Amino acid sequence: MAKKKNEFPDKKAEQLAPHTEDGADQFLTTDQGVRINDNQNSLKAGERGPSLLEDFIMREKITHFDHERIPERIVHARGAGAHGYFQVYSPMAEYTKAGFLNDPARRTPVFVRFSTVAGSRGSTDLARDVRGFAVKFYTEEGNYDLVGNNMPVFFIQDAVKFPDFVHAVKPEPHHEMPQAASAHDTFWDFISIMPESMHMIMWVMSDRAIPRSYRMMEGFGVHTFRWINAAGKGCFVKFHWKPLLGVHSVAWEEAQQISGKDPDFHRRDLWNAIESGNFPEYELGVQLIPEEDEHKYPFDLLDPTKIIPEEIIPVQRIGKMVLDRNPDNFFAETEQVAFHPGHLVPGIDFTNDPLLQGRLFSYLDTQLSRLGSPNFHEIPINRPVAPVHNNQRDGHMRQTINRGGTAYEPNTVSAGCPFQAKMADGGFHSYTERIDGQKIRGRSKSFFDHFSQATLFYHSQSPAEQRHIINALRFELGKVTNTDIRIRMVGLLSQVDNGLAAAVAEGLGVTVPAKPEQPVNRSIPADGDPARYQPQTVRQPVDKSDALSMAHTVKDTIRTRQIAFLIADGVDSSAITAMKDALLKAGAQVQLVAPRLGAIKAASGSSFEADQSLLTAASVLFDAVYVPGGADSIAVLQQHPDAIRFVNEAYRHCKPVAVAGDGLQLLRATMVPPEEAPGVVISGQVKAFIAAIAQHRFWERELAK
Ligand code: HDD
Repeated sequence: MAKKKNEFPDKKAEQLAPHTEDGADQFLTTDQGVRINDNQNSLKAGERGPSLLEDFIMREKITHFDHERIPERIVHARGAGAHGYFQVYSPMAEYTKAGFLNDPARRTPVFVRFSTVAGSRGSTDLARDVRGFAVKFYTEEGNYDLVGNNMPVFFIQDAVKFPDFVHAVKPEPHHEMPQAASAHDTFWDFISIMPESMHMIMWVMSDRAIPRSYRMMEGFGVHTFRWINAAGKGCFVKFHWKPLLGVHSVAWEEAQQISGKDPDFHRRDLWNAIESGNFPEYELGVQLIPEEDEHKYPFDLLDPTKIIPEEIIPVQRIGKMVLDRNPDNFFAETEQVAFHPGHLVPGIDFTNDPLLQGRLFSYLDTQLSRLGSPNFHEIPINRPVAPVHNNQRDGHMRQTINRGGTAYEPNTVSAGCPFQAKMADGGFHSYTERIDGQKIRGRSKSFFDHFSQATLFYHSQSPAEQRHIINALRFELGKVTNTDIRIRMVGLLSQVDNGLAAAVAEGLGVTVPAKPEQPVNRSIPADGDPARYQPQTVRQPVDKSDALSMAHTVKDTIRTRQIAFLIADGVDSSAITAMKDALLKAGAQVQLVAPRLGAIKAASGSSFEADQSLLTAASVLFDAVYVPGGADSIAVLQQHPDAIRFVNEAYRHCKPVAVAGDGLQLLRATMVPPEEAPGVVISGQVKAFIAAIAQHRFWERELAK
C-alpha cells in the first residue's frame, strides 16, 4: 500500500519511495509490464525441439541477467550501508554558514557506507585493513559528502602516488594473490621505501584495523578542510566521528577465524543492530583552527600523514548521527551510491592538501566507469533532496525530462532561467585564498617529518596495544618472502622506536641493522640531490596522547554485546533465567548454544529452545560466554570437543567468561585457570559478569600464555 506523505521519516525516504518496487500480491510480468503465464519453460518448436528466437520473454530475462554486473569499486569494493539522520546540537554560525550545521531542529537525512579498502566485493569483513567511513548528507542546500576512514591519517602525501600504493597493496598482478591482505611482498616493498607511510603503518598494524563492529569504530575526515561563515571568514577544520559505544576491536587470531566462520560479520552486525532497534550512533566532532594559526604547529596542516593531537586542539562534539534504517536493496542503494569529496555545500570548502586535491578529480571520474554514465546523480540513492536545475542534458540512461526550449545560460529566450544564485540566495562561492608561488612539481619541506607522529602513536598505546602492533608486524613481514624487504622495514621501524624494531626483528629472526639504510624521502625527483630530501624529525607538542589509545575508550555499557550461553540437557534453568534477564535488561543479546538444535530439557523439567548448535556457532562470533550449572549438562559439555574449544578459545581471545555451579568443572576441563584470572567470573555473579563484558577484553591474559 502506498505510504502517505507524513509516513516517511524524512524527505530522502519520501523521494526513494516512488522508485521502490514490492512484488507482494502482484503478478509476475516482463519488463514491459506484460503478465507472464509460464516462467518454467522456454518457447520451443515441439516439446523436445529447439528453443525459438522469438521467445521475447526468455531473451529479455537472459539478456538482463547477462548484464547484471557492474565494475566493483577499484578500492573500497566491499561495504555495507545504512540510512539515518544527522542533527547538530547548536548553531555553528560563528564558523560555518552550512545550513545543516546551524539548525538544531533540522534532521538531515544521511546514507552511510562502511567498507574495507583492499579486498574485492566478496572478500571478508575481518581483513586487517583501513575501514572506509563515507557519509552522504542530503542537505536542503544540496548533497554534502564526508568521505573518510576509521584512521585519521593516510599512507601517502600526494595523490599522484595513489595508483602506485593501491597497485602495491592489491593482489599481486601475476597470480592475483593474496585476497584482502597486505601481508605480501609488493605491499611491504613499497612501504619499505616510502617512509612517509610510517605513521599510517602504526595505525594499520594496530587493533584499529580489526574492529569489533562498524558501530564501534571512529571515523575521520583525514584532511584539514575549511569552514566559512556568513561574513566570509574561514577557519580550518578536522572532522571526527565518535561512536557512542566506544572503540573496540577483536584479536588477530580471532579475526582470521571470523573470516571463515562468518565473512559477513560486520555487515550482519550492522544489519542486525538496526533491525533490532539498536541504532548505531556517532557524534560529529570538530577540531577548529583559526586561519592565523596555520603555521603555528610543528607539522603542516596540509599534510595528510599528520594528526592534530586532541590535547592541543580538543575535539568539540557538535552533533549526532543515528543510523536507523537498513537499505531496501543492496545493489540499488549500497552499490550504486556514489561519494565524492567534491560534493560540497556553501560554508564548507577544501584546502590545498595535495592528497585531497587529487581526490577531487578521481571520485567523479571513477563513477563514469563504475556506474556508466554522467547521469549517475539521477540514480535515486544519489539524488539530492534539493531541487536540481541546470543545462546538463542527455547521456546514457537520462531520467529527467527537461522542459523548455533552451539548454544554455545566459539566455533571453527562457527569461534567463535557470539563473545564477547570489551568495545571499545560497549560491556556492569558493573561498577566496591568496596563492603566491611558482608552478613546481615538488613537495614542501614542512612535509618531511615522517617519524615523529609514528613515534607519538606508538608511545601512546597501552602495553597490550604495543604488543599487538609488534605481533601484527611479525605476522605481516613474516609473510614477506624477500628478506631484504624485511630488513629494510626493521630499519625503518628503528626510526620510530628501537624497542619496537628490536621486538619485530626478534620475531623475524633478523637483527636491526646497526646502521639502517637511511630512509630517503621518496618525493625526490630523478635529478634531485638526495641530501636535500632527507626526512627530518620535528619534536611534537606532546609525547603521548590518550585519545590515540583504545584503552581509554567507553567501557561502561554492554549494549548490543552478544553473549553465548553453553547449555545441554540437564541444565540448571534458574541459572539461565537469572543471568539472561539481567543481561537483556542491560541491553546485551543472548543466544543459547547447545550440542544440537531443538528443545533442551532443563533439570527442573522445563525446556529451552537452542538458538544455535555447536556446529553452527563459534566463540569468535560472541563477546562473552556463560556456562550455567547443572550436573548432567556439564557432564555432556565436558565430553564435547567443540564445547571445550568454545570456552578455551573465548579465554584465549581474552573475553569475559562466567560460570555458575557445576560450570566450574567445564572451565577446569578447558584448561582455563578459573581462580584469579582477570575477566573470569565464577559462581555466576551477574554484576561482576556485566562489569567484565563492559571492559570488552582482558588483554593482560595474553601474558599468561
Ligand atoms: Fe578514496 C573510494 C576514503 C584517498 C580514490 N575512498 C573511497 C571510499 C572511501 C574513501 C571511504 C569509499 C566510498 C564508498 O563507500 O563508495 N580515500 C578515502 C580517504 C582517503 C582516500 C579517507 C585519504 C585521506 N581515494 C584517495 C585518493 C584517491 C582515491 C588519494 C585517488 C587519487 N577512493 C578513490 C576512488 C574511489 C574511492 C577510486 C573508489 C570508488 C569510488 O571512489 O567511488 O575514486
